[in-house]
Amino acid sequence: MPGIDRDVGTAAALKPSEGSVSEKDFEELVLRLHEIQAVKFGSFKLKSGLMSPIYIDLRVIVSYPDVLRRVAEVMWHQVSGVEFELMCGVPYTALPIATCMSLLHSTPMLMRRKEVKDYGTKKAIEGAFQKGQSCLIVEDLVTSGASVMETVEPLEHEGLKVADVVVLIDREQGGAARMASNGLRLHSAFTLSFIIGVLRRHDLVSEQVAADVKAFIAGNQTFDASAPKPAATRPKRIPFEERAQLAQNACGKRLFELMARKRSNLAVAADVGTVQEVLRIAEAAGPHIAVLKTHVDIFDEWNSGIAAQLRKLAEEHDFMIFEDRKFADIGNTVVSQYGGGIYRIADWSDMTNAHLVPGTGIIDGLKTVGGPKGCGLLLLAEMSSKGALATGAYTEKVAEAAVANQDFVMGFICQTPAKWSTQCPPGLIHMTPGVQLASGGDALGQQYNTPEHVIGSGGSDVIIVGRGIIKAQDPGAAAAEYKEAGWAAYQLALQS
Ligand code: 5BU
Repeated sequence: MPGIDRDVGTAAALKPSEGSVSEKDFEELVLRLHEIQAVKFGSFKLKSGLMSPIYIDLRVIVSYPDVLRRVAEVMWHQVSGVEFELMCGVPYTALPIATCMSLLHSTPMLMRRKEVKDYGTKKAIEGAFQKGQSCLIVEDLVTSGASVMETVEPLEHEGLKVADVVVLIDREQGGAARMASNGLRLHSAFTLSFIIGVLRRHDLVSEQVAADVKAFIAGNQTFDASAPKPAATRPKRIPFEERAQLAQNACGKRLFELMARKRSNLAVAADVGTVQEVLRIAEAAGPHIAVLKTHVDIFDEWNSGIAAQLRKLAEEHDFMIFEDRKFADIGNTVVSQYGGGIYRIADWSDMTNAHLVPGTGIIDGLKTVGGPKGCGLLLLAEMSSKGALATGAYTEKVAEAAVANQDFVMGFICQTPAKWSTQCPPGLIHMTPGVQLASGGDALGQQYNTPEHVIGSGGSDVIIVGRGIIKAQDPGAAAAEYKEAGWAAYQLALQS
């Protein structure tokens, strides 16, 4: 890794020149970066809160085409011996650099969408590519290497091979080691030490500042090679039977037990228009499912007799009933909506769900009705639909509220709990809609992930499948197929 070894201007670390880039070019580029204030000295607060004696802001290079072109050339030079078919810049600062490299050397580029977090279904990578092609990552500045990894992951998810990363500046704070621990080679045009060396020689920084920067690098390493990798520290998945013992809510406990007993983590969304059809789905899918999910307000009729028929099927086939009511009002109102009205939801459903938009009063209200009946509540932490607003800090708040109310809250409706910062106790259950055997979506914003993705990397427990089953020619056979897929994904997750 030529750039990394390079210290205070030693020519020995340079790759053999291709003719277009020389040691002098590297040095001149450092001076130019200093001139346009892409490299500054002083006292700067970093994103992490740390105070740094040096600040590097490579966003400005877009205003200096000569600099952009030279940056692209030195970076290209660093990977002259590397074989790759495609390039992908880490958004955003490296995008113009990657574009420039692409144009100068006629190499196709890909783009990663930064806003797409769940690359299971959504198009996270733009551009034309084929599985198995090799892709070079282009980055402007590496500190810990975390941003690079965020781009590597979705590319690998699409089946692309990533082995090399080229960066303009390596801050020498552990990024290279972290890359190496992930099987990646980091090729850097400059190290921070090299930059300081050049500027020192040209008397553009004082000896004191140079010493401060060196001390900062030494004292702020981000990677501890002896520390276990995050994957190894991630809590192991616990089998449903053990989680049943840990569930604080009676309904959650019953569901864990049922799933272990029936070897099914499948919920069917019985989104049909008539009572006759819902009973037919319950009969056909019943032997394969853990949960039958209803939207009672889309059925053509409802009364306590129909509720009793559905409950009878639930007993016969050993499944639970989840009314997907998505309550979203103040505590006082949801008490009436849950316990009363023409649907009397709490009388026949085992579990229901709620948004946390109104605050935790909604949990308290629903609990007054469902608690004494042994029902459970699922909080909506994330949604499967495109542009859903339940993300980030909101999702984390929902997770915290569930943890604090485990006597009634049995878990979540969610998408990728593996990505949450809040560590949820294993007694809480995760159920995920937006599942089909092939990823994709519908015309109204629904987005589908596969059972493997949802249960595996997504970290969920239960797949909720609607049209994948109810629109199949043989809903019973389709339910059996989804049951197998969901359970295989769960078994695999237990082993990893
Ligand atoms: P589908 O036919 O598999 O798309 O049905 C999914 C079901 O899950 C349907 O009943 C939705 O109302 C429900 N759903 C969802 O799709 N996405 C969500 O985020 C939530 C519920 Br919450």
